[in-house]
Formats: sequence, structure tokens, C-alpha cells
Amino acid sequence: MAYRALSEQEAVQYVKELPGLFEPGAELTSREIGDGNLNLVFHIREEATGKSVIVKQALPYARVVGESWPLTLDRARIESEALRIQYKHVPDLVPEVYHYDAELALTVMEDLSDHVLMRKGLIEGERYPHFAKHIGRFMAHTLFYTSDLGAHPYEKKTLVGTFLNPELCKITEDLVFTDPYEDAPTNNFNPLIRKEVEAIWNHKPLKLEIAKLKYDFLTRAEALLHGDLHTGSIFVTKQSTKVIDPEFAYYGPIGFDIGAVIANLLLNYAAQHGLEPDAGKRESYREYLLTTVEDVWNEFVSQFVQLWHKQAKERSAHVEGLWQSYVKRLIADTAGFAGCKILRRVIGLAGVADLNTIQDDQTRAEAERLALLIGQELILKRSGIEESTDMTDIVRQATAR
Ligand code: SR1
Ligand code: MG
Repeated sequence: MAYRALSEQEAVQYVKELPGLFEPGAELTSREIGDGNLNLVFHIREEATGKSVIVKQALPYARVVGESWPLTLDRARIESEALRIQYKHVPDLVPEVYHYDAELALTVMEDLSDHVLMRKGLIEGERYPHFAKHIGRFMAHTLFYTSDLGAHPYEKKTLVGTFLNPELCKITEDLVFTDPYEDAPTNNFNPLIRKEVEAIWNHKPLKLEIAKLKYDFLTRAEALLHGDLHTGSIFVTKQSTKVIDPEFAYYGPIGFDIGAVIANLLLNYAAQHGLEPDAGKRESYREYLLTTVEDVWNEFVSQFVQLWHKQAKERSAHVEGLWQSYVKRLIADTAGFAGCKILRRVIGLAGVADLNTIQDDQTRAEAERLALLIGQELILKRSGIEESTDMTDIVRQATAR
């Protein structure tokens, strides 16, 4: 079938015709529930059995902007192939893909409606006791096994080609590494923080560090990244974690994924200024978020290094001292990328609900200023970071200023 954007009814019809999902004659309902920046998402459910699936279809443009921003449909292929690879390594941490249709740029996958988006959960002040362990394992396994450490060199290079993803990478290159640091038309920030934003535009040492991080993003093909691992790409319950939406997947620097998770925890940390009016509760939730930041890094690194020792086939990996120097660079990368990801969400296109739901402009500006400070400090001080507590100390000091 030639490409066309499906209606709710067409999505039902499409699923009905797929073998093995529903019985013939099943009565299905369909709701378009997509609230992300790019795609259509249909929730298809059979009332009689409670069975449901998700149909995700790429639009030929970025939904957040409209038809004036054309965007490749190939991102649906990238997403379904990345999900299948991730499922091979961590089947309990991603949705199962049932079907992919290249013509319609559409993927049918497991429904996760019993989970909530982590960003929403954090805004509501929920805690997720298994999250750090889960996301640490997700990143350690997916990144290790697709890197030169865990994949055969031929396989790795084939995967680099499969996941070139130039158009979505360009979005990240522009929106994370370029536009927020100059007076670009895509920027969209609270007018009350213009002074702080202009100071960033004029901060030459900061812009140099961001340029170095961008160059790493452009050139360092270390592992198959998720590529957009923010808290809106993660579904959670108290017991379970599921990572969705890897349409930005490409071969890049490992710290970019870890930095994305940490950045989004810290954006929520900054937003607590307006989200939680009770000072005691705010303090305690912030401590929970900082502990989670530390745990995410510690879980990731302990599992990644364990895989390195037990599974690395690349002979140079076992040269004395290599893993330590790799990890040292990785934590600095992580902090730097986290910093860029924080700054882009405050200054650039596509902000985050954590900050944007703060109704009062003044209060939101105060939270945003804290986020800007944390982001800059993580970038500028990253070369001195050796432990996860060095990152959280930077956050504590920025908060106290
Ligand atoms: C036009 S897309 C804007 C943002 O949404 C995605 O989630 C990515 O983060 C992208 O930068
Ligand atoms: Mg997304």
C-alpha cells in the first residue's frame, strides 16, 4: 500500500488484516494518542478481551512544527530495527515489535498503557525504586553489545551503515549543539531569562566546549545509541521500565545516552522550584533525584565494566589500564552531553513539561535559571569529574548559589 497517513478507522482495519494478532471478526476500538513531537500513535483495543496493541506511524513532517518541516519516513525503519536489536539484549526493557511496514512507515508493537511516561510520573512526584538498575542495564547491554567491545568488527561496521540516520542526527546537531547558543529562529525561551541566555551566547569558553562536544557527536561512532533517551522516551511503573522511541538511533558517543537520562532527571530537579511548594518535600524529592543520578551512572558503569571483563572480544580491550581510561573519559562525556541537553530544553525548540507546566512566569524563570547554571557547570567542569558524586556536588553547589 502506498504511503498515506492513517485515520483511526484505517488503523483498526490495518491491524485486523494482520495475521496472528486478533481473531477474525474481533471488535476493535482505535484512539490516536500521539503527544510527542513527530508521529501518529494509535491505541487499538479489543474491549471483549482487553487485548491491545500500539500502531505508530511516522508522518512525512515533524508534527511539532507542521508540514513546513519535512522529515524522512525512514525513521520508522530505524526505530523498528533499533527496537529489535535492543529486544535481543534486554527483552524485558523495551516493547516487543509485532510488525513493521516500510511502505506505510508504520510499526505495530506491544501496548504499554499500564505504564506511565516517566516525565509525567516525576512531575507528579512519584519515585521509581528500580529505575536506576533497569536503565543502567538497558544502557550497559545495548551500548556494550553494539560497540567494538561486544560486536564482531564486521557486524559493527554493517550496523553503522544501517543506522546512518542523517536527517534525525541533523535535528540533534542543530537543536542540541548549535541553535541554543546563538540567536537562532528556532529558539523558544521565557523572555524573563533573556539576560542569562544572552550571557550564554557571549560565553566564548562555554561555546568552545559545546563545539568540542558537537564534534564528538558528529564523529565518534562508538555504539548504537538510543539517541533521544529523555524521560518522555521511558515508560515506568514502580516495578518495570520500558524504553521506547529509538527513532534517533545512530552510531555515536556512549555518553550521549547516559547524559540524556541524567539531564532529564536534573531538569525535573530544577523544576521542583515551581512544582513542589512545600520546602521540606521539595528538598527530599531533590535528594531522591540526585541519588537517582548517582545510581544511574553507578549501575551503568558497574554493569558495563563487568561485560567488558567477561565478554569483550576486542583484544586491545584487555590491555592494562584501558578500561579505566575509557571510563574516565566516559563520565566526562556524560556530564558534558547532559549539560547540552539541559541547556537546549531551556533555550531551544521543544522544551520539557517539567518546566513548562510551571504557571507563574517568574517562578518558571527562577527554575530555568537554575537549570541553565547546572547545564553550564556540567559542561565547563566535566574534565574534573571522576565519580557520580562529583556531578551531584556540582548540582548542589549551583543550587546553593
Ligand atoms: C523537531 S523534533 C524536537 C525534539 O523532539 C525529539 O524528542 C528530539 O529530542 C528532538 O530534538
Ligand atoms: Mg521521541
